[in-house]
Amino acid sequence: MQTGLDTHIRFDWITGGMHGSAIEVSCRKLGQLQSLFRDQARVVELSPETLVYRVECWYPVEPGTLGGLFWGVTTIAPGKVGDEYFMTHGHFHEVADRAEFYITVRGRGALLLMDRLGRTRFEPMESGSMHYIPGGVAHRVANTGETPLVFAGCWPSDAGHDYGTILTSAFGARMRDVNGEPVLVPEADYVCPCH
Ligand code: PAN
Ligand code: ZN
Repeated sequence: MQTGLDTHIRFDWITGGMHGSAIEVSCRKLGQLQSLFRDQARVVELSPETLVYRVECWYPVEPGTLGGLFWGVTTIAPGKVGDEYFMTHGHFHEVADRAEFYITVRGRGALLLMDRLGRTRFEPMESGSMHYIPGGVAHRVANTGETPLVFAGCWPSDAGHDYGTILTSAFGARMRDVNGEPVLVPEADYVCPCH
């Protein structure tokens, strides 16, 4: 990752757009997220090139800097794999006690929060909702609406991302469409990451 080390950018609170030379953009396509979805048969019906989400990040300090902050804006496309809403990969922070703020700019969604025992709950996301994600809690966002879901996040620059635990143990519940409504459905055969 390159760092622009710019201490000044522009952020549009209506659209979530970020403007400045130091912004880095990354995209996650369905092909890269395939194993995270419950219904693997339905994943292959969709193109692996389908854009699921895009993240624009501002890194004003080098990654790993103690005491610094990062800012990122994520846009999740509307869509589903079977009955499961498009969602971010989800992660714990590598440095376990590092917290984070999420702020919803537009759209509707659900912030899934899971502790180390796999206990999973969610907070509804809509324009203006702010969420404090404590350290030691895995976080993932699902777009439960019909328009793009845009949210900003602010996290410590030494937090790091642990994606591996989610790949091996998943979340204890999934955000699924049940009769047209988003419902957090517990995973029947869930094995806690602590085992
Ligand atoms: C966010 C996330 C972003 C994408 O900036 O990194 O929403 O989600 P994944 O990292 O799970 O793919 C954040 O939580 N940073 O710590
Ligand atoms: Zn995070």
